[in-house]
Amino acid sequence: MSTAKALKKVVAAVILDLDGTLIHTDGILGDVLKALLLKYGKQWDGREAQKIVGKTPLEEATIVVEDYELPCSTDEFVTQITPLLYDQFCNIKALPGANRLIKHLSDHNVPLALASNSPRAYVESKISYQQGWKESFSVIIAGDEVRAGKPSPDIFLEAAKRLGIEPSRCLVIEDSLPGVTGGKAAGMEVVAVPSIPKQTHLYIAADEVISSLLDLQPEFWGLPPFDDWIDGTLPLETWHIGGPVVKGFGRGSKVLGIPTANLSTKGYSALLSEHPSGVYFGWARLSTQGVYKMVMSIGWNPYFNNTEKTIEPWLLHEFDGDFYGEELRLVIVGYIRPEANFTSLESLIAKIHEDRRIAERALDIPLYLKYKDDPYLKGSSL
Ligand code: ADP
Ligand code: RBF
Ligand code: MG
Repeated sequence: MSTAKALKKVVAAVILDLDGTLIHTDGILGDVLKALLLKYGKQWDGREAQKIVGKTPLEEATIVVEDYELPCSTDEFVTQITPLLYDQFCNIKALPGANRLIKHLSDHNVPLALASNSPRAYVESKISYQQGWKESFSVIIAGDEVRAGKPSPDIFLEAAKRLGIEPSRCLVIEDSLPGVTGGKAAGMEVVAVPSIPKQTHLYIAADEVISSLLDLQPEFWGLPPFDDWIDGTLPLETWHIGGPVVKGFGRGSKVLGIPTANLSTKGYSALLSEHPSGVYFGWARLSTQGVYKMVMSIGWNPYFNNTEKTIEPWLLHEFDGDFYGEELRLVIVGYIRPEANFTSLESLIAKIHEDRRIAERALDIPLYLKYKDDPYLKGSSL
């Protein structure tokens, strides 16, 4: 990225949070709560999701039992939910950038700790499904191993002590508010990676707020920089999404002069919640027409402040007309930048054109070009 390389502070160690920062725990938590609440004849609506991020399991249970007026004690609820959670730990996915970050720091011998509000047994089980993680942390500290969980600084102070590094020389990476509060209370530098959308303004206590781990710049903290960016792009493990082209906000061509063939987000909530908002690129197949280069944004379009997370692919080709209703398939191969806000429409448009140039050039590199032949783009149902 072209951002000025401003050194914020030199740190000697990194302390990572687990749930919501490295792994997408919310994905299974919602499913498990939904199933359990159904047994009580209640419907989980996800509205508690905000309240429970960064809490200990006991605190989470207290909130749910109260909010849904369940006829059971908090302890009983924990007893019921625990086996259901364990069954799902194997299905929790690493968040984008998590494996890359852990590998980078451990390859460069940066002392690394894991500090989670979750009980030790949960932490052990969750990370056992993530290859290479356990060995990468020289310290692992869980919520039941200190007197008080986050937002208390205890967990972070204990991690620093075990790392043998002054708290002021530790960098904490956290998705939750209790975690950010705890890290600051411990006298540490804190980078927030909010897992709840559009709440960036709440994270004022953090030293930096980034939209995903993909955007972390370790050199800001005196740590070795990532060296995997290629001509303004970050290669990703590819993923795909597709469906009929639907009507969007009707402003892509009209307001920006940049048409985006919106995909329906129905049925893709899991995929969308696991991929951070941002600008991506790859290949697009339009059923009747062919395969094209594509650059797209995923997110809330901060400039327009949408209420829904949308997928907006711009196919880098001049078409004769609209193609609403046609099947569109996308293979996403790389990342360009986080979504941003702009002070003028012109600057937003200029930035999107810059994204286009970056994507067009990158897609000619063999590393990205090869996915033009991805089997997903050739599906027989097209
Ligand atoms: P909407 O708000 O409905 O998405 P847009 O103004 O963004 O409207 O226009 C998008 C539509 O324009 C697409 O659904 C598609 O039918 C058409 N279109 C034409 N050329 C392109 C292109 N190069 N990339 C994406 N969509 C295009
Ligand atoms: N919208 C934003 O508010 N901020 C962005 O940084 C942004 N980046 C975009 C990058 C690309 C490549 C594309 C195709 C769109 C981007 N948009 C962004 C979305 C744009 O606002 C949206 O497509 C239009 O508003 C049409 O709905
Ligand atoms: Mg559109």
